[in-house]
Amino acid sequence: LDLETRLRRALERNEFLLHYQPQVELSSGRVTGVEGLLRWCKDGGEILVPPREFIPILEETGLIVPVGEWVLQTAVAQARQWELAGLAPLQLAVNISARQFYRESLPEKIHTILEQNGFSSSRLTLEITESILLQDTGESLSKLRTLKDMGINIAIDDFGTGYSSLAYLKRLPIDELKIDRVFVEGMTEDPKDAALIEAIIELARKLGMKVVAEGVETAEQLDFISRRGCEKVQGFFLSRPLPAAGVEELLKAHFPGG
Ligand code: G
Ligand code: G
Ligand code: MN
Ligand code: NA
Repeated sequence: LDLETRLRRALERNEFLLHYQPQVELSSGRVTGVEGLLRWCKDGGEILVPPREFIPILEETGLIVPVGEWVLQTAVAQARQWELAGLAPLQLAVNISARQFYRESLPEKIHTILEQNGFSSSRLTLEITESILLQDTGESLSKLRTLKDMGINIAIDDFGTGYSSLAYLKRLPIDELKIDRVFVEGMTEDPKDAALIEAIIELARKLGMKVVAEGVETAEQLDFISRRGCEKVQGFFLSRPLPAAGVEELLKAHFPGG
């Protein structure tokens, strides 16, 4: 079978699952959010296929639309479960691909999912990439406004690696910049990476946006980034992406009583 057919079948057979990577707020040292990350449990077996191996095909074939809807539904239902289990409230970040973003029905779909699960829109963050903003700007602006008016937060993922101009930061309602991990990787050795990170943090602060540093892998990187006024961090040094049960264990172990 070709990969497209296998992926189509994977959705029917419920072979997709989500892992969640904790995000830590630096001011409190607490896990205040998670990013949902898609995995494919191929043929229901032991092996989890990472998204870079199949997301491009989901995007090419348009399968990302139903799969993306499954991701939103699953992540929101899970976040609501954690809430009902008495865990401290978490901000839920979900990745949205361009094709999903441009679907006319996206805001309505999200509205339905939030309502059915009794989950607040203010606790949902949609991560979009700069490439989305390269396309029809009029359409992206009105789509982002609609989502913002619903109370949803917008983050720019992989910030600093796309091809779009910075002008969109002025025009579009964006809440958060996620500094791409290539800069974090280099910052303790390469002064240029450090300078770029400092500039991004400063830019975000002046524009009233928050900053998340991605891909923090060492204590040294964490220390460096903490001293520069970044709000949140995410990376293997703090936690790898975990299955839902792992997130619950982590939160209960570190923050008993919420
Ligand atoms: O989990 P991992 O680091 O391997 O993810 C690789 C890439 O796949 C990242 O760029 C991430 O944004 C993307 N990705 C992960 N989950 C989803 C998802 O649910 N939807 C979309 N559109 N992209 C995702
Ligand atoms: O593009 P996006 O930010 O959505 O990608 C998230 C991806 O980054 C996930 O696939 C996740 O597994 C990966 N990731 C998260 N933390 C780290 C890290 O500290 N180092 C590296 N190399 N990858 C990470
Ligand atoms: Mn992301
Ligand atoms: Na990223």
